[in-house]
Amino acid sequence: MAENLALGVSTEDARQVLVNAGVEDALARQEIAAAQAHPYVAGARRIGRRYEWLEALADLYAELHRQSGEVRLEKRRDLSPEEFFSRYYFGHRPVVLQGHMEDWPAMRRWSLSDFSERFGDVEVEIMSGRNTNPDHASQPDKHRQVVSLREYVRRVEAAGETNDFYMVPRNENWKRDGLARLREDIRAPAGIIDPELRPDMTTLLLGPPGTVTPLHHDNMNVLLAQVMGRKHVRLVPSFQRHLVYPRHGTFSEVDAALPDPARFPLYGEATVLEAVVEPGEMLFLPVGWWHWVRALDVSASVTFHHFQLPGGNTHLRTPQ
Ligand SMILES: O=C(O)CCC(=O)C(=O)O
Repeated sequence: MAENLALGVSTEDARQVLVNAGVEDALARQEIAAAQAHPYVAGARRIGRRYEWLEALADLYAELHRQSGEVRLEKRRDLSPEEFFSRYYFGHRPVVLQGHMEDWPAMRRWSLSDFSERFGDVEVEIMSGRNTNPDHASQPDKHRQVVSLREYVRRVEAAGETNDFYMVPRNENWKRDGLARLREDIRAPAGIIDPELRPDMTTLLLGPPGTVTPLHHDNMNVLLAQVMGRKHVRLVPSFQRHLVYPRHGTFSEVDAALPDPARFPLYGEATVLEAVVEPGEMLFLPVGWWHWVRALDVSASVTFHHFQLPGGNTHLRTPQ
Protein backbone atom coordinates (compact mmCIF):
# COMPACT_ATOMS: atom_id res chain seq x y z
CA MET A 1 0.00 0.00 0.00
CA ALA A 2 2.87 2.38 0.85
CA GLU A 3 4.28 1.91 -2.67
CA ASN A 4 0.92 2.61 -4.32
CA LEU A 5 0.29 5.70 -2.18
CA ALA A 6 3.81 6.91 -3.02
CA LEU A 7 3.00 6.49 -6.70
CA GLY A 8 -0.11 8.65 -6.33
CA VAL A 9 -2.91 6.05 -6.21
CA SER A 10 -5.97 7.88 -4.82
CA THR A 11 -7.27 7.26 -1.30
CA GLU A 12 -10.53 6.01 -2.78
CA ASP A 13 -8.83 3.51 -5.12
CA ALA A 14 -6.63 2.24 -2.27
CA ARG A 15 -9.70 1.84 -0.04
CA GLN A 16 -11.53 -0.05 -2.79
CA VAL A 17 -8.62 -2.49 -3.25
CA LEU A 18 -8.50 -3.22 0.49
CA VAL A 19 -12.28 -3.66 0.72
CA ASN A 20 -12.28 -5.97 -2.31
CA ALA A 21 -9.58 -8.01 -0.58
CA GLY A 22 -11.91 -8.49 2.41
CA VAL A 23 -10.76 -5.71 4.77
CA GLU A 24 -13.58 -4.07 6.70
CA ASP A 25 -14.33 -0.53 5.43
CA ALA A 26 -13.62 1.36 8.66
CA LEU A 27 -10.32 -0.48 9.12
CA ALA A 28 -9.31 0.21 5.50
CA ARG A 29 -9.93 3.98 5.98
CA GLN A 30 -7.99 3.95 9.25
CA GLU A 31 -4.98 2.10 7.73
CA ILE A 32 -4.82 4.43 4.73
CA ALA A 33 -4.98 7.52 6.94
CA ALA A 34 -2.22 6.11 9.17
CA ALA A 35 -0.03 5.28 6.16
CA GLN A 36 -0.52 8.74 4.65
CA ALA A 37 0.44 10.40 7.92
CA HIS A 38 3.64 8.37 8.23
CA PRO A 39 6.74 10.46 7.42
CA TYR A 40 8.32 7.58 5.41
CA VAL A 41 5.26 7.38 3.13
CA ALA A 42 5.18 11.17 2.82
CA GLY A 43 8.89 11.12 1.79
CA ALA A 44 8.24 8.34 -0.72
CA ARG A 45 5.30 10.34 -2.12
CA ARG A 46 7.61 13.34 -2.73
CA ILE A 47 9.95 11.03 -4.70
CA GLY A 48 6.89 9.61 -6.51
CA ARG A 49 5.96 13.11 -7.66
CA ARG A 50 9.46 13.65 -9.09
CA TYR A 51 9.05 10.39 -11.00
CA GLU A 52 5.63 11.54 -12.31
CA TRP A 53 7.22 14.74 -13.63
CA LEU A 54 9.84 12.71 -15.53
CA GLU A 55 7.12 10.46 -16.96
CA ALA A 56 5.07 13.48 -18.00
CA LEU A 57 8.09 14.90 -19.85
CA ALA A 58 8.73 11.54 -21.54
CA ASP A 59 5.04 11.41 -22.59
CA LEU A 60 5.30 14.94 -23.94
CA TYR A 61 8.34 13.96 -26.00
CA ALA A 62 6.49 10.88 -27.31
CA GLU A 63 3.47 13.01 -28.23
CA LEU A 64 5.62 15.51 -30.16
CA HIS A 65 7.29 12.57 -31.91
CA ARG A 66 3.86 11.22 -32.85
CA GLN A 67 2.62 14.61 -34.10
CA SER A 68 5.72 14.97 -36.30
CA GLY A 69 4.39 11.94 -38.21
CA GLU A 70 7.59 9.98 -37.62
CA VAL A 71 6.13 6.87 -36.16
CA ARG A 72 7.36 4.47 -38.79
CA LEU A 73 10.71 2.79 -39.17
CA GLU A 74 12.24 4.60 -42.12
CA LYS A 75 14.29 2.83 -44.80
CA ARG A 76 16.84 5.16 -46.43
CA ARG A 77 19.05 4.37 -49.43
CA ASP A 78 22.61 5.73 -49.70
CA LEU A 79 22.24 8.03 -46.71
CA SER A 80 25.29 10.28 -46.22
CA PRO A 81 27.22 9.91 -42.93
CA GLU A 82 26.39 13.57 -42.17
CA GLU A 83 22.63 12.97 -42.41
CA PHE A 84 22.93 9.64 -40.60
CA PHE A 85 24.55 11.32 -37.62
CA SER A 86 22.53 14.54 -37.57
CA ARG A 87 19.05 13.09 -38.18
CA TYR A 88 19.28 9.59 -36.71
CA TYR A 89 22.23 9.09 -34.34
CA PHE A 90 22.01 12.46 -32.59
CA GLY A 91 18.26 12.67 -33.31
CA HIS A 92 17.93 9.39 -31.35
CA ARG A 93 15.77 7.79 -34.10
CA PRO A 94 16.10 4.29 -35.58
CA VAL A 95 16.54 3.81 -39.33
CA VAL A 96 17.20 1.02 -41.82
CA LEU A 97 20.13 1.86 -44.11
CA GLN A 98 20.26 0.50 -47.63
CA GLY A 99 23.15 0.47 -50.09
CA HIS A 100 26.01 0.25 -47.58
CA MET A 101 26.85 -3.45 -47.98
CA GLU A 102 27.23 -3.84 -51.71
CA ASP A 103 31.03 -4.07 -51.43
CA TRP A 104 30.96 -6.78 -48.75
CA PRO A 105 32.46 -10.10 -49.95
CA ALA A 106 30.18 -11.67 -47.30
CA MET A 107 27.11 -10.77 -49.38
CA ARG A 108 28.30 -13.05 -52.16
CA ARG A 109 30.18 -15.71 -50.22
CA TRP A 110 28.40 -16.49 -47.00
CA SER A 111 26.19 -19.55 -46.73
CA LEU A 112 25.93 -22.41 -44.26
CA SER A 113 28.00 -24.66 -46.52
CA ASP A 114 30.65 -21.94 -46.93
CA PHE A 115 30.96 -21.68 -43.13
CA SER A 116 31.36 -25.46 -42.84
CA GLU A 117 33.87 -25.73 -45.66
CA ARG A 118 36.10 -22.83 -44.66
CA PHE A 119 35.73 -22.76 -40.86
CA GLY A 120 34.14 -26.10 -39.87
CA ASP A 121 36.87 -27.00 -37.33
CA VAL A 122 36.70 -23.71 -35.42
CA GLU A 123 35.03 -24.00 -32.02
CA VAL A 124 32.23 -21.53 -31.32
CA GLU A 125 30.10 -20.78 -28.31
CA ILE A 126 26.31 -20.92 -28.70
CA MET A 127 23.32 -20.71 -26.37
CA SER A 128 21.49 -24.03 -26.26
CA GLY A 129 18.44 -25.52 -24.50
CA ARG A 130 16.61 -22.19 -24.58
CA ASN A 131 13.15 -23.72 -25.06
CA THR A 132 13.17 -25.17 -21.55
CA ASN A 133 13.83 -21.82 -19.85
CA PRO A 134 11.61 -18.78 -20.49
CA ASP A 135 14.30 -16.64 -18.79
CA HIS A 136 17.14 -17.86 -21.00
CA ALA A 137 17.95 -14.38 -22.29
CA SER A 138 18.75 -13.04 -18.83
CA GLN A 139 20.47 -16.27 -17.67
CA PRO A 140 23.08 -16.88 -20.38
CA ASP A 141 25.45 -18.84 -18.12
CA LYS A 142 22.93 -21.70 -17.91
CA HIS A 143 22.94 -22.16 -21.69
CA ARG A 144 26.52 -21.80 -22.93
CA GLN A 145 27.76 -24.67 -25.09
CA VAL A 146 30.92 -24.99 -27.21
CA VAL A 147 30.65 -26.86 -30.52
CA SER A 148 32.55 -26.87 -33.81
CA LEU A 149 31.12 -24.53 -36.44
CA ARG A 150 30.55 -27.63 -38.62
CA GLU A 151 28.40 -29.19 -35.87
CA TYR A 152 26.52 -25.94 -35.35
CA VAL A 153 25.78 -25.62 -39.06
CA ARG A 154 24.57 -29.23 -39.09
CA ARG A 155 22.17 -28.43 -36.22
CA VAL A 156 20.89 -25.30 -37.96
CA GLU A 157 20.28 -27.26 -41.17
CA ALA A 158 18.53 -30.12 -39.37
CA ALA A 159 16.37 -28.09 -36.98
CA GLY A 160 14.12 -26.08 -39.31
CA GLU A 161 12.32 -23.33 -37.38
CA THR A 162 13.39 -23.20 -33.71
CA ASN A 163 14.33 -20.85 -30.88
CA ASP A 164 16.14 -23.59 -28.95
CA PHE A 165 19.67 -22.56 -29.90
CA TYR A 166 21.32 -19.42 -31.23
CA MET A 167 24.70 -17.73 -31.58
CA VAL A 168 23.29 -14.75 -29.70
CA PRO A 169 24.14 -11.01 -29.76
CA ARG A 170 26.68 -11.13 -26.90
CA ASN A 171 29.26 -13.72 -27.98
CA GLU A 172 33.03 -13.66 -28.32
CA ASN A 173 33.29 -16.00 -31.32
CA TRP A 174 34.37 -13.33 -33.75
CA LYS A 175 37.57 -12.82 -31.72
CA ARG A 176 38.74 -16.39 -32.40
CA ASP A 177 41.88 -16.56 -34.55
CA GLY A 178 40.31 -19.31 -36.67
CA LEU A 179 37.64 -16.87 -37.88
CA ALA A 180 40.09 -14.12 -38.94
CA ARG A 181 39.42 -14.78 -42.64
CA LEU A 182 35.67 -14.62 -42.08
CA ARG A 183 36.10 -11.15 -40.58
CA GLU A 184 37.82 -10.08 -43.81
CA ASP A 185 34.48 -10.52 -45.62
CA ILE A 186 32.88 -7.50 -43.94
CA ARG A 187 33.44 -3.74 -44.35
CA ALA A 188 32.95 -0.78 -42.06
CA PRO A 189 30.34 1.55 -43.67
CA ALA A 190 32.42 4.57 -44.73
CA GLY A 191 32.20 7.57 -42.44
CA ILE A 192 29.80 5.81 -40.06
CA ILE A 193 31.78 3.00 -38.40
CA ASP A 194 35.41 3.14 -37.23
CA PRO A 195 37.40 1.50 -40.09
CA GLU A 196 39.92 -0.10 -37.71
CA LEU A 197 37.47 -3.00 -37.20
CA ARG A 198 39.44 -4.84 -34.53
CA PRO A 199 37.99 -8.30 -33.73
CA ASP A 200 36.38 -6.92 -30.54
CA MET A 201 34.57 -4.22 -32.51
CA THR A 202 31.99 -6.49 -34.15
CA THR A 203 29.81 -9.48 -33.27
CA LEU A 204 28.59 -12.31 -35.50
CA LEU A 205 25.05 -13.61 -34.95
CA LEU A 206 24.10 -16.88 -36.64
CA GLY A 207 21.01 -19.00 -36.19
CA PRO A 208 18.03 -20.90 -37.61
CA PRO A 209 14.68 -19.37 -38.55
CA GLY A 210 12.56 -18.80 -35.45
CA THR A 211 15.19 -17.41 -33.07
CA VAL A 212 13.74 -14.65 -30.92
CA THR A 213 15.65 -12.01 -29.03
CA PRO A 214 13.05 -10.78 -26.52
CA LEU A 215 12.18 -7.13 -25.99
CA HIS A 216 15.19 -5.43 -24.38
CA HIS A 217 17.43 -2.40 -24.81
CA ASP A 218 21.18 -1.96 -25.13
CA ASN A 219 23.20 0.60 -23.21
CA MET A 220 24.87 1.89 -26.35
CA ASN A 221 24.03 2.54 -30.00
CA VAL A 222 24.18 -0.55 -32.24
CA LEU A 223 24.26 -0.99 -36.01
CA LEU A 224 23.02 -4.44 -37.10
CA ALA A 225 24.02 -5.48 -40.62
CA GLN A 226 21.88 -8.25 -42.10
CA VAL A 227 23.92 -10.57 -44.37
CA MET A 228 21.87 -13.78 -44.72
CA GLY A 229 18.09 -14.12 -44.29
CA ARG A 230 15.49 -11.66 -43.00
CA LYS A 231 14.70 -10.44 -39.49
CA HIS A 232 11.36 -9.12 -38.28
CA VAL A 233 11.91 -6.32 -35.76
CA ARG A 234 9.69 -4.31 -33.39
CA LEU A 235 11.03 -1.23 -31.64
CA VAL A 236 9.70 0.94 -28.80
CA PRO A 237 11.26 4.34 -28.01
CA SER A 238 13.67 4.63 -25.09
CA PHE A 239 11.49 7.39 -23.61
CA GLN A 240 8.57 4.94 -23.22
CA ARG A 241 10.36 2.83 -20.62
CA HIS A 242 7.41 3.32 -18.25
CA LEU A 243 5.14 1.50 -20.76
CA VAL A 244 7.19 -1.69 -21.29
CA TYR A 245 7.32 -3.24 -17.79
CA PRO A 246 11.12 -3.53 -17.43
CA ARG A 247 12.66 -6.41 -15.50
CA HIS A 248 16.28 -7.37 -14.78
CA GLY A 249 17.17 -3.82 -15.88
CA THR A 250 17.32 -4.20 -19.63
CA PHE A 251 14.61 -6.76 -20.45
CA SER A 252 10.84 -6.30 -20.65
CA GLU A 253 8.11 -8.50 -19.17
CA VAL A 254 6.10 -8.06 -22.36
CA ASP A 255 6.12 -10.67 -25.11
CA ALA A 256 6.31 -8.27 -28.06
CA ALA A 257 5.21 -11.08 -30.42
CA LEU A 258 1.83 -11.35 -28.66
CA PRO A 259 1.41 -8.71 -25.94
CA ASP A 260 -1.15 -9.57 -23.27
CA PRO A 261 -3.30 -6.42 -22.75
CA ALA A 262 -4.81 -7.77 -19.52
CA ARG A 263 -1.38 -8.18 -17.84
CA PHE A 264 0.37 -5.27 -19.55
CA PRO A 265 -2.26 -2.61 -20.33
CA LEU A 266 0.24 0.28 -20.56
CA TYR A 267 2.07 -1.46 -23.41
CA GLY A 268 -1.00 -0.74 -25.54
CA GLU A 269 -0.07 2.96 -25.33
CA ALA A 270 3.51 2.39 -26.54
CA THR A 271 4.62 3.45 -30.01
CA VAL A 272 5.70 0.25 -31.77
CA LEU A 273 7.77 0.65 -34.96
CA GLU A 274 8.06 -2.40 -37.14
CA ALA A 275 9.98 -3.62 -40.20
CA VAL A 276 11.42 -6.66 -41.91
CA VAL A 277 15.17 -6.15 -42.34
CA GLU A 278 16.32 -7.76 -45.58
CA PRO A 279 19.77 -9.07 -46.54
CA GLY A 280 21.98 -6.10 -47.47
CA GLU A 281 20.18 -3.73 -45.05
CA MET A 282 21.48 -2.31 -41.78
CA LEU A 283 19.28 -1.48 -38.79
CA PHE A 284 20.39 1.40 -36.57
CA LEU A 285 19.25 0.74 -32.96
CA PRO A 286 19.56 3.93 -30.91
CA VAL A 287 20.88 3.53 -27.36
CA GLY A 288 18.07 2.70 -24.92
CA TRP A 289 15.47 1.90 -27.60
CA TRP A 290 13.64 -1.35 -26.85
CA HIS A 291 13.79 -3.99 -29.57
CA TRP A 292 12.42 -7.45 -30.27
CA VAL A 293 13.96 -9.48 -33.11
CA ARG A 294 12.72 -12.66 -34.79
CA ALA A 295 14.62 -14.44 -37.57
CA LEU A 296 12.38 -15.35 -40.49
CA ASP A 297 15.05 -17.42 -42.28
CA VAL A 298 18.46 -18.95 -41.53
CA SER A 299 20.13 -15.73 -40.53
CA ALA A 300 23.62 -14.24 -40.25
CA SER A 301 24.03 -10.68 -38.95
CA VAL A 302 27.01 -8.60 -37.88
CA THR A 303 26.72 -5.88 -35.25
CA PHE A 304 28.92 -2.81 -34.90
CA HIS A 305 29.28 -0.61 -31.83
CA HIS A 306 32.23 1.65 -32.72
CA PHE A 307 30.83 4.68 -34.51
CA GLN A 308 33.20 7.09 -36.23
CA LEU A 309 32.85 9.89 -33.73
CA PRO A 310 35.54 11.66 -31.68
CA GLY A 311 33.90 10.68 -28.39
CA GLY A 312 32.96 7.12 -29.45
CA ASN A 313 29.61 5.57 -28.59
CA THR A 314 27.19 7.26 -26.18
CA HIS A 315 26.30 5.07 -23.20
CA LEU A 316 23.19 4.91 -21.05
CA ARG A 317 24.12 5.14 -17.39
CA THR A 318 22.27 2.35 -15.60
CA PRO A 319 21.08 3.14 -12.08
CA GLN A 320 22.17 0.52 -9.52
O1 LIG B 1 19.42 -10.10 -34.02
C1 LIG B 1 19.07 -10.43 -32.89
O2 LIG B 1 18.63 -11.55 -32.63
C2 LIG B 1 19.15 -9.42 -31.76
C3 LIG B 1 20.12 -8.31 -31.96
C4 LIG B 1 20.12 -7.41 -30.76
O3 LIG B 1 19.13 -7.28 -30.10
C5 LIG B 1 21.30 -6.67 -30.35
O4 LIG B 1 22.38 -6.81 -30.93
O5 LIG B 1 21.16 -5.91 -29.36
